Amino acid sequence: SEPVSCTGGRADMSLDGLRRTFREHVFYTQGRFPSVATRNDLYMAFAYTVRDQLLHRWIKTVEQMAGKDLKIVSYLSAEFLLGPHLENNLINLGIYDDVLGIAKEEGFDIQVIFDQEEEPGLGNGGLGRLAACYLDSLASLEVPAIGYGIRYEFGIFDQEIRDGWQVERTDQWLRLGNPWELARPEITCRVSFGGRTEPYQDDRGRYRVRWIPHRTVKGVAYDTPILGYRVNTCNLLRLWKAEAIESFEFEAFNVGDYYGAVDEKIYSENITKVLYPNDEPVQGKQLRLEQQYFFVSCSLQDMLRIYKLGGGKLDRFSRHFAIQLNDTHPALGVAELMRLLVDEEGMDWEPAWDVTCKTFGYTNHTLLPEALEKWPVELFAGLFPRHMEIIYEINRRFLDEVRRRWPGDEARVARMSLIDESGGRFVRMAHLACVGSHAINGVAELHSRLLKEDVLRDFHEMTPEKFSNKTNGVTPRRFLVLANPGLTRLIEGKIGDTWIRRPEELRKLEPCADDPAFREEWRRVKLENKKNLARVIRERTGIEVDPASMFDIQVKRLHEYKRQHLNVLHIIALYDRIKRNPSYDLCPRTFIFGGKAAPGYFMAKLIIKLINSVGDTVNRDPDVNGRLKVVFFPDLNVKNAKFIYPAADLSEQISTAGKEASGTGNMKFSMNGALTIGTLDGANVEIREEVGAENFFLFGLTAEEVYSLKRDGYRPMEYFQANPELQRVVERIASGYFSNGDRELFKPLVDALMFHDTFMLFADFGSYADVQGRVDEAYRDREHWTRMSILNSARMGKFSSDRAIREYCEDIWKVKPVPILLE
Ligand code: GL9
Repeated sequence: SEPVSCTGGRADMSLDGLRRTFREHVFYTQGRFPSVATRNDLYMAFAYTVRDQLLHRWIKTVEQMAGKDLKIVSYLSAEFLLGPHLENNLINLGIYDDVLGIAKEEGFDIQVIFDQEEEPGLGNGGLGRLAACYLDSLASLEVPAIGYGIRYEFGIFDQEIRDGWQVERTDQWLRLGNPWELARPEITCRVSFGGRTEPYQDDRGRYRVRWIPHRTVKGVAYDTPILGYRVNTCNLLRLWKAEAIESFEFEAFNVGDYYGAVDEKIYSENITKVLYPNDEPVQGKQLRLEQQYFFVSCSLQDMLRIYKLGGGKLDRFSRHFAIQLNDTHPALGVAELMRLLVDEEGMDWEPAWDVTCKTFGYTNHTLLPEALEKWPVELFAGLFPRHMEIIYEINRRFLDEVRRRWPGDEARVARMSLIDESGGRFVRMAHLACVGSHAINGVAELHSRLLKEDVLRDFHEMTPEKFSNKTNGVTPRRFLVLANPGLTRLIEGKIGDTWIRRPEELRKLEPCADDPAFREEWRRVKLENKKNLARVIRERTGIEVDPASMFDIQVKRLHEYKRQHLNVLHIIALYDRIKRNPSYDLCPRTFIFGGKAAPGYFMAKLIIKLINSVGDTVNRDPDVNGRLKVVFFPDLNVKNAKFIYPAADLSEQISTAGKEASGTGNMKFSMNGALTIGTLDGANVEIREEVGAENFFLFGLTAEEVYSLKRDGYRPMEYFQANPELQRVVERIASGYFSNGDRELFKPLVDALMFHDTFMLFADFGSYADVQGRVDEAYRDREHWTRMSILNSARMGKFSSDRAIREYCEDIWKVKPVPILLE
């Protein structure tokens, strides 16, 4: 067929072309003339101007891929934490400066326009943000890919801090419209729930099963173009919204029952209303399970539809689609693909199973046993009677194999079964994902090793060839180029800009660490970034912080295993030293925290209150005299994070060893020249390897030491009694010093530490405080500190998501780039 002509007009990327398109959008899309256009009108017009460029490339991408014998990556994720699109797309298109110029000419401040964008907060934290980084890298590497997920009407809640406590407010990101998405009312899928199954014989006399569901909803596709960095590849993020099926159709079920029909509509639309704001799975919540199945079923139906369009035969499906399961949230896909192939397409079980296993890969993101997803069999079978049967059949065949390999080992069979029967019956989603995939990976070396040795040990013994490691990465476009333009310019001045696609080339900066003039410049940029953050902190909290002080930052979801409270214990220790000796010599520090707590996680919320309470006391105490400041930065999200990473001197990565699968904030900080104080956990281990042990502040127990201490009976009280400073610190909290004499407020926290200390803060406190002392000393030698900072940035190339995606492409997905031409 003829190539689609869309040159000239809105595809014109010249300065004049962009200006004309922008004016047209103010006029014809927003329906305004310039003098009455609101901030939002201008933002929308800009966004549409940029989107036109994306759509131009998107059409070229689809056009040039059609009919080719290629393989598409399909990334299935319940979360995509994208962050604002506008600035990122300007960078990837290479028209950032042009647009800045146009804004100036038209007489407004582009920052105000950027600020107008509501970010799609369709994720909780690291896992969702990783999916977004991977989409950026897939497109940048010119790999055909579709991200599939859920179009939540309400994303992660907005966080406010009132009286030191977290208050949640609903996220209304769609209120003023979303210019980045295209509704596709013609691309729909039907997804069913409940009911029963029934055997029958097909026309060839074969035994078949049909599912007679209780209710059916419609999934509607909403597409967002994802453009790569300075390439023409524009991939697709397809998010599904749930709607009721057309009213006339269910009138048949609800004869004359108008209100019942409306109820049904509301009920159906509930499925994609809201993101579950937890970083651990919500077990037993029916709606959450419905969300998972809903988006997985829509996505698989969509892939089969696309595949059939190309005339492909189903037994070759895995040559054309590689599906990655982002954690177990989409693991139902294994059973759903089997259902679609066997029940709907009439394939036999064995070839269908072969296709399924060859198609799926599974990424595990956690070692915390309580975070391994499992669903009560009763709930599961009630919603998905046919999938339950399919899972039993998968399990029967799988356990037969286990028994063949290990005759008589029924303990192993029970451990590996897809059904947990050790008290109540549950479907184990991780086991389903492992059995139905040809590849299983962890997200950092240590994590992948611990998976093999512990959580998935039996599976590794049975199929070691399935296992590999894929250390996480983050996109240098958003987290360096966009977040830190000052540093980007400085680096470009020395080594050009090819490192933006090939961050290994940042190594060329290493010699600059020895150049005093470069170090001076490096410090100047850092200081500017700190002033910028200080301004934002003043605007949002009213707290004055000194950009000359050391910015010591811990931003991430609030969780006991991440040990924000260990950081607080150290702050109180410093405070205590000052109170005991007002002339105590310490390098002025600003401690900055940020992150959301799951609304139902009491301890995490209490830690936020503690941070704010300690801040109230310390920030005002004349004895401290400004040498310590404690700030809780409210509502950490992708948009706000860009002020934070570039301004950090010290990055806190202090989880209990063996608990943080990888971490990705650790990478964002280090790329921006922060030094890390951290445990040997997750990707910290590899960051330290890359930047050099001498440029990393290591403390704490190793994962092995944590396990053996647990095994031998950990007694926090012993550490408490051996450390007088720790005693004074805990006593200050317990005595109500930070809570106006209220001894009850923080009692749950104090008791948890004294009597359980599940995450071993007391065991690590001494070593943490010592190393913080070394940080203090190191910061006084500014030249040396700057040297270490430069070397951190220069040696972070490994942690680009491009490297991670290349590894997935080569080892798991077996896909190749498909360059796209514009003309
Ligand atoms: C997480 C891990 O806890 C992190 O260590 C890891 O870096 C990311 C990405 O692989 O995945 N798993 C997980 O459930 N979350 C992670 O951050 N939680 C959230 O996303 C809130």
